[in-house]
Amino acid sequence: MAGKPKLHYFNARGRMESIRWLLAAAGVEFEEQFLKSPEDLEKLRNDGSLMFQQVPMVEIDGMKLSQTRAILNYIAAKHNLYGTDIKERALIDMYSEGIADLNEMTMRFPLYPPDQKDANMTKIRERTTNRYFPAFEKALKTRISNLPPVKKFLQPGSQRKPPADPKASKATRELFKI
Ligand code: GTS
Repeated sequence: MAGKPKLHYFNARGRMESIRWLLAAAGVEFEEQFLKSPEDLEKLRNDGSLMFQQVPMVEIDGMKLSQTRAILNYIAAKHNLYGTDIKERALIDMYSEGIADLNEMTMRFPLYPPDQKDANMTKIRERTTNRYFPAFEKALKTRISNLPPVKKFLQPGSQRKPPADPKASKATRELFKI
């Protein structure tokens, strides 16, 4: 049996976190070699382990993979988490590229000087709420609304309640003194 994948990165989330998540989702145990000093990174560079002198780097199946997305794609394909045809794969790529863009923004947040934090947080919130999460909510809504019991509950005439009517809510609250 092949050994566990070995992850080379800092002892932090950064770009490696999505790789950790994917391995966890695939049920794959992994080892981590944390870079503790600039010398540790230099050593990897000098022994030719890093194609572009950068981390993340993952040792897996006899290879030393770098470039986050290449690593993710390899692991996803290996564990049947990368679609069943090229159309599904294109869709998965769109979602994961969107998240990579968002991750790029949030990953840098702790490094911003205090006078830039508020403006950046506002931008992150705005993009998360209006651009990224809606795409995922839309996909999940479609999937969830297709579950047979949920589909039934969404039909007119079910016991589902309509959105709150402010007047009726106020009257109820007054009646129950809540
Ligand atoms: N496109 C690469 C990827 O996605 O893996 C970028 C990798 C990258 O920029 N890594 C940084 C690095 O090694 C570390 S971090 O940004 O993930 O913290 N930088 C050193 C260098 O020489 O570029």
